[in-house]
Formats: sequence, C-alpha cells, structure tokens
Amino acid sequence: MKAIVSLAQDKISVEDVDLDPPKPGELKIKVGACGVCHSDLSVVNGVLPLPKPIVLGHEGAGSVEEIGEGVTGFEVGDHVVLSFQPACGSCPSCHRKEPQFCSIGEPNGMMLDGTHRVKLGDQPLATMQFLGCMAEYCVVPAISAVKIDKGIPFDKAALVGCGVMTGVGAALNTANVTAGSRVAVFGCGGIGLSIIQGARLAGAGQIIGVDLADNKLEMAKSFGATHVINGSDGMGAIKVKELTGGEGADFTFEAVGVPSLMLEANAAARRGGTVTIVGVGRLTETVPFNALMISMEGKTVKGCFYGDANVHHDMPMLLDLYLSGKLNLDDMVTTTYSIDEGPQAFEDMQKGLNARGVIVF
Ligand code: CXF
Ligand code: ZN
Repeated sequence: MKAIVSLAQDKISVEDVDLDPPKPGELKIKVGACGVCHSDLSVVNGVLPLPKPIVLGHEGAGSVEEIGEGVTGFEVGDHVVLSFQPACGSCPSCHRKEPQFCSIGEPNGMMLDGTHRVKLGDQPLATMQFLGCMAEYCVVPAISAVKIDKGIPFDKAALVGCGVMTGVGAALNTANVTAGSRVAVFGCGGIGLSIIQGARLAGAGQIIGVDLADNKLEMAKSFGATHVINGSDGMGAIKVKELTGGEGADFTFEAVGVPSLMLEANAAARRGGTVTIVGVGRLTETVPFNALMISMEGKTVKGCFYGDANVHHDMPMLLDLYLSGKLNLDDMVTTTYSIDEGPQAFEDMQKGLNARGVIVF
C-alpha cells in the first residue's frame, strides 16, 4: 500500500510499504481521508522529536476493515474518526476525567505494545501518534477509534481528528468562552479558524481575528470573526484593546506556537481575562512573562492540549453540529489531494494556501 513517509529530516515521500494485520486490541482502518497538519511538518523537520523513518498522519477518518482479537464495540464497515491520543480509561488522568493526558503510552512511533506494524522492505517504520494514517490503510489501537455517523463525508470527519477538535475544544472546554464575551484569536490557520467557530458557537459578542496574511483574515470573517486585524505592524494587541473599549479581550488565544505571539495574546487580554495557548512551540523556546504584571493583572494563562477533549463525547457532538449546519467543516477543506500529491499538500501548507488541505483516498 502507499503511505506518506518521512525517511529522514526534511524529507517527505510516497512509499510502497507493507502493513501487518491488527494484533489484539487493534483495528485495521481503510483510510478515507487524512488532513495535513503543521504537526506532521513538525515531525518532518524534527521540532516534534519522533524516530524516522516514520509514516505521517494523525488527523484521519476511515472505515473498519479488520478487527483484532478481543476488540468489542466495532463491526467491519463502521466509520470512525481517529484520535491522536489513545485513552485507556483507567490511569490517573482518565480517572480525573482528563483523557487527553492518558498515560497508556508514549507517542514514540511504536504501537502500544512497543512493536511496529508497517515495514518498508525489511525496515520497520514508526507511525505518528499510534496512527500513521497518511496511508491507504493503518493499524491503530481500538481505543484510538471513535465511531461516527456513516453519513458524514470522510474529508470533513477527518478534520475533527485534530484541528477542529483542538480549536473548538480550546474555546468551549479550555477557555469556556461565555455568551456576549469579547474574544481575540492570534493566528487564523486551521486551528485559529476552529477557535473562531468555537467562540461563535459559545455566543461570543465580539470575535477578533489577528493574522499576518489577508487571505486568512478573509477566511476568519467567513467563519465568524466580527473584526479582523492584520498584525504585521506588531500592533495586534494594541488594536484589540482599541476594539474592546481600551480594556482588552475577555478571552484571547494563541494558535501558532510562537513565543512573541503568545506574549501578544497575553497583552491583548483584559485584567482578569483568560489567555489560552494552543500553538505548539519549540522545546528550546521560553516565554518571558513580566514578573510584576503577571500578578497585578490577574490573568489566567492556560495551555491547551487536544482541546481538552473527551473524544468519545466531543467528536460525535461536533459532527452533529456539522450535520445540523452549526459547525462549518465544508469550507475548512479548501483543497483535496490524492496520496501521490501528498508532498504538494505539504508545500501548499507552508505557503499558507489552505484552511486545511486534505488527502483523500
Ligand atoms: C499535536 C500535538 C503534539 C503531538 C501531535 C499532535 N497536536 C496537533 O497537531
Ligand atoms: Zn494536528
């Protein structure tokens, strides 16, 4: 089968690989669609330190093709979205109702039992986040699969596997955006646009999108931003303050992973406001908060991983919102690609052309 593989640092190629059948507790998935996310690129360029060669892909949806021993609750042909964080249900984090922090396995490129399912010739390949779903088929832990309605097109469903769940979840679960509140979102790519949609769903009164690219700001408006700011002059936070009567926003979000933008998001929040950091920066970078103001301003700075989602509850909920016309996934998919066009999809993402590019099978 074909898979999109990073063989070495900064390399992306389509390879013909072999896939072993599912072991106990696993499912084989016929992938219907897989979104291309900046985190895939972060694996390629080493910002996310995973072993190579590796099959990319962590934002996928597809149908169950084969069921491993001992797996219950699935039938062949079921449609699923893949979660990039398996949750065991019985570790301390799962018991605390924080399945996004489940400790069942380190995402180190191997399956939960420490072995591989994909091979390139004789060489075992790592897979991203226990999935590696940028491939025609993948074998995944059954606990990573979330059953969904068969009426949802795979390219739309796939987005819920990462970007949309992360962004909408950041607004609804992490920040708890309230009705009538003032929201500012720094970075209007796939995650930022999803935060904007989450803020709209929460009934925010003002939603301000900030980005450097005018095409992203146009997208922000179409997904629910009431105001947009081109922040290339470095005045984003100041302009957010102006638009919010001098106070700053009640809720601000950083959706890129850049320390200076995290500080801007902090500066744009009102005293007592909430700053949610969704972007993933580099391990070597730090964010210097002002030691006096952090106390005086009384802001809450929160990190957000996977939209603080309970995927088995939140993903079907988001897809219900899609089916009832309240969550726009159709316009999030701006370009679809065949698997052979996968490397092109990465180039387009780096050029900032898409809300989301999706590989369809
Ligand atoms: C990432 C977070 C780090 C692990 C891979 C997935 N989130 C979104 O892309
Ligand atoms: Zn992602």
